[in-house]
Amino acid sequence: MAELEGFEFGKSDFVLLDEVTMEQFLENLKLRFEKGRIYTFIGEVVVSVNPYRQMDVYGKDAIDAYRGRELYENPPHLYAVADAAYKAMKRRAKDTCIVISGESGAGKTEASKYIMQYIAAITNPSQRAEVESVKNVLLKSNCVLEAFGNAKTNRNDNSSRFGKYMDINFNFNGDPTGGHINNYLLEKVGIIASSSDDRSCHRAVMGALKVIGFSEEEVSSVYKILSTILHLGNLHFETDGESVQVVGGDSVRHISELTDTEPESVNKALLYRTVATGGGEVIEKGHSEQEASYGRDAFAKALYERLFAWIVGRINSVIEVKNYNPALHGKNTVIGVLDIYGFEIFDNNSFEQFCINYCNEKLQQLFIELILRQEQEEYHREGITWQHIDYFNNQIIVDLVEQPHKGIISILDEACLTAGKVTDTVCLDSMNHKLGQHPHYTSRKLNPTDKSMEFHRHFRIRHYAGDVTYSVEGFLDKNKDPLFQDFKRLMYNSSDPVLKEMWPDGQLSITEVTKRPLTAATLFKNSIIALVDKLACKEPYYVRCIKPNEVKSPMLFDDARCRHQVAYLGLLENVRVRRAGFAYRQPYERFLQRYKMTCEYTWPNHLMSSDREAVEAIVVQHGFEGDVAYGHTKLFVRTPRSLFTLEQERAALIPILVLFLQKVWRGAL
Ligand code: AOV
Ligand code: MG
Repeated sequence: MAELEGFEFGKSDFVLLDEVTMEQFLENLKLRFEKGRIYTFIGEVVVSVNPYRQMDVYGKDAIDAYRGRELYENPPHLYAVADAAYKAMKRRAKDTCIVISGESGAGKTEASKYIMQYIAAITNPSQRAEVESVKNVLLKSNCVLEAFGNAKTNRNDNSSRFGKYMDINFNFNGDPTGGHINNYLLEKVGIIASSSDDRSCHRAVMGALKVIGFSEEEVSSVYKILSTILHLGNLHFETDGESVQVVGGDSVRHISELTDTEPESVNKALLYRTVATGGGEVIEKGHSEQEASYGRDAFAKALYERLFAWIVGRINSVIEVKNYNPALHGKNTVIGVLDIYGFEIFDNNSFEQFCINYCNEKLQQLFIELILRQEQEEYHREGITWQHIDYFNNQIIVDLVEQPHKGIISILDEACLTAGKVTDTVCLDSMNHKLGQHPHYTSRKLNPTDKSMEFHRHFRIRHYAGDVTYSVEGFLDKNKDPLFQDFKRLMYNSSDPVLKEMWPDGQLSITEVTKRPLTAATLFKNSIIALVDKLACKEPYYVRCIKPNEVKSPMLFDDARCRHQVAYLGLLENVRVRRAGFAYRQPYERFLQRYKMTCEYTWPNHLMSSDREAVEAIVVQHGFEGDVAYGHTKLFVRTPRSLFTLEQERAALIPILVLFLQKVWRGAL
């Protein structure tokens, strides 16, 4: 529970609400937003509302105020959570993670940056050069990844089109020794347009790449690849009815120069594909105009994807922990920071939104599991009985998407593997047939009266965060994500070693590549499952971000929008769990330190046989015996009111004590 600030700013922890109702929750959230208090606790969870303006709360003073303090000692802040995660890691050698969630534009990426900055600021007090350089690379890598992986969407001007999970490794001193980034890339093409136009950004990225340790050649290759992608965008095809030609001959020449390949080879890869016949014979087959355009786009996407993956790989090779000897250096602990795309509902939702929203379902599932598990485990450890609170469990939606054989991803994959021409709408038919009865799935076919969906093209998922209607158009192509082997071979044969390195599969001949690669949805699913596994074994800290309005205004608190987010994020249930259990807990020793002045038996020192007994004396003196439980090492307080009394008494006593101490100091007493 946060330090009392006075209620003119609203309640700093939602567990302090008189009643846990949506009305009271929103009223408090709104009051705090209007008073410029964008952070509020629910126990250890921080709820953040995007202020859409610069806040003066992230400076050095703030960092100093939060460093090494307990959560409740300061007003709610990202720094409080970052510090709690850091302390748990340092004091108890726990691996921790900070999961930042919320919908698109709610402030996740900004929050992750402040958290990283905080961690960078509080570590390595002795300024050791090698640690400083690790920190510098970690911070700079963020800049590079954002430049390559963000784009403007209608919901967020700087939307992350990739998810980022960064592990920061620490030595026994609590100083960063390295890290590792996992990226979850989506929507490869949209990004390119936004990352090559801004000069100053361009320079900053070049600078950052060099700081990270990219060589001149590597930086130059990066830019050559980006230019290649732009030139591919300028290419068109035309046909005279017999054969297909490239329009924009200059582009082919530029591409061949940029990629260090022969112009004829580029031309050929754009217009032909090599296929193996049933008899094992290898022939060249000319593209239709449509196939050529399709091939070009797939090539551009793949270039981008491999470039991004290669950059992340290079950064990882620079920041990976080297020469760490646990026997010598103690346990190597980790803080993970997850900033991933938020739940998205657009007017037209496609395969990308489907993946993003599935990812958010998984994270919500983890939140439910961990917040409950964490509580349960703590009560269990401390020998206290726990009563269960019901949540909406979104496992049913997770299953709808990912269940083997029956889930949407399986049905998509099956359609992609079927020989012949299975179209998006045929696949939709199959989904409607198999999932029509599912309570979270709707098709227009089964609800002919619903005019908001087109008959043959849409399906709807009732997500935990709201209903999303998806257009099935393009699902199969995006899921197959095929790239003609000819492009891979072209790149593998490049004389640019950096480019060649990105295309090792280009050395395979056409007869060797019969095995079907995993589909995009399955690869994505596997990576998200691996991510969840990674998070689940760490002690989690949560930042729940809320977007106050749709117009990026610092003034507007849109009640309906906020109500919706509070509901789907499960924040009310979160408060209830926190309250029905014990809203507040503290080790006996710390409790005593803070409140001993409020009881004659404990001030200035107690004579009892244990801290626990001394704490009992304080509790009894204030008459809230019925409101507490005694754990093995901690005192648990059910309602915040009891603590309030103590806090108020303490606050009233402090000036008297200060006066007293001053007198002692001056020798007056
Ligand atoms: P997101 O990461 O949650 O969306 P961002 O962190 O990019 O959202 O925030 C969107 C915009 O809101 C930022 O560009 C800032 O202008 C503003 N903003 C957010 N937090 C703050 C803050 N603490 N102080 C000032 N301005 C802020 V997405 O990546 O689209 O899911 O995929
Ligand atoms: Mg973001």
